[in-house]
Amino acid sequence: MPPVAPRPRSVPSNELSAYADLVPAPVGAEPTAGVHWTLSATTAIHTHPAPVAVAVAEHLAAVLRRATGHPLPVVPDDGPGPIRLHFARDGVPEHSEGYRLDVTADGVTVAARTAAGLFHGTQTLRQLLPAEVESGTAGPGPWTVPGGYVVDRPRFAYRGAMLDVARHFRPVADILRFIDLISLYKINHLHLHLTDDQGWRIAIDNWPLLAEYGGASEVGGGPGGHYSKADYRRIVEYAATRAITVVPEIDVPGHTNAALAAYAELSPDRTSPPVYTGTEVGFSALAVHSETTYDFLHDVFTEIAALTPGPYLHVGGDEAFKVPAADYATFMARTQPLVVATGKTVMGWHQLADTAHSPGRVIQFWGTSDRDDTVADAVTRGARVLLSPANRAYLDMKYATDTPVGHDWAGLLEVRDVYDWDPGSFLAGVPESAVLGVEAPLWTESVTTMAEVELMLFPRLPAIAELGWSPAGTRDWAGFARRLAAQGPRWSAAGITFHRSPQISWP
Ligand code: TNX
Repeated sequence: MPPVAPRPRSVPSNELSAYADLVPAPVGAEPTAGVHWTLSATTAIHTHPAPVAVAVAEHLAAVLRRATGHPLPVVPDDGPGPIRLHFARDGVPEHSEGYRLDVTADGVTVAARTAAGLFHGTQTLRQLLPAEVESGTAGPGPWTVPGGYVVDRPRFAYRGAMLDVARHFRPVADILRFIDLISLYKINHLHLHLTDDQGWRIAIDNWPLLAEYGGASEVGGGPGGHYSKADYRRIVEYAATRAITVVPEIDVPGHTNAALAAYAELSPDRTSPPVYTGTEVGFSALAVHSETTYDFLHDVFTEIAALTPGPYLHVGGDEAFKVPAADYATFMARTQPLVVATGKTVMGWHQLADTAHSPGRVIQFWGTSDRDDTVADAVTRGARVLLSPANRAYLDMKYATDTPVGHDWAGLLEVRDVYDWDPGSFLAGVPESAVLGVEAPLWTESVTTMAEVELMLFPRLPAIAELGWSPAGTRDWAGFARRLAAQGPRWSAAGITFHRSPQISWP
């Protein structure tokens, strides 16, 4: 094959519309006509010397080195440089995740109050560079950034993605890639659904068979797997360098067959059920009247909390069909204080709503209606709401009948369905002030490979990310569809599998 000549490009493809193409849409952005700056073989990244800032700089450098082949040294001197990351308050939106980015003829400056703000600013910078910056191999450039500025901050504190590693286990390397993918769009929470009927995926020292036996299978009978504590710490630390907090979920009292298979004493009839590899829900339950169950939960929550720098511990609570309502209420009245005693805040699926309040708790709504009076009532008792309506945010729903994996019980979800709603006014009786944010869950009964994970995420995850980040006034389907189209070449360059939605005019 003859060598492929580099495409001649006098005006870089990103020059004209880059500031208008950002996803999620920023609070404010303007190009400066006639100004641009080009990254070169001599460009260095100057950063505030705090380790958290250096980590952001090193991440940016790694992305840029891959695509440009340039050395991009990270220089911790916080002085002016062609690329500068620094902490500042003047001109930076008053929010811990806010940032200001300026591109002049001399270079790029990202200013923020925290490392998270710097990180988000660098993700914006990636989108101002040509799409080829996402490539894993060095290309010729030119690596030109159009002049202009962005000022930005999120609308909601919590923008999440959930991955179910219980139905199909994913090794650590896949979780790290997942973190990289979601952080592109300023998602700041990774909820890991660590336990379910088909698998227990996290090592617990006091109850070793949970992971060793309860984790050794998965849907379909594959080998499953689990995270050692060292694995899990690695995930948490890696996520932190991408401004992401990990939210662990231990789903109780239902969805517990894997735990019951490992320890008969947790089972209502003191008999271990066989390992389960099917996809039914709602058939398993912990022994809610046994003290052993609460000793178990105390141990598990204590060990999980010790692995969790973030504030939340998710207790599941969904689909406990085998537990009578009164017993469920009693169970949650005992379980939530066990979480609080570890110093963590309770999070749970919205079945938790009509149980006893616990301070600051977060109810994750996954219904398909815009009215749920028990959730609205929980809000009057002090709960906050995380919105994951299944007919809007469930990434395991198929796009169309021919989507190769996924469910359709909450409907077929094309990207417009996922984008076109307002989290601030979605649930009757739940004002925007009670909405902590949005989360897109990916259940994996039928999702078995990373390519399938990516297919279900893209392009819908960026839609949820934008609902969580961008000012309400920017929400406009036509505009979003146009901006999303511009992301396609970036995903292609990065080797990300995505659904070529017929609703989008991909370039
Ligand atoms: C319902 S959503 C579940 C999960 C399933 C999912 C499939 C929720 C809290 N529970 O156990 O995986 O539907 O879409």
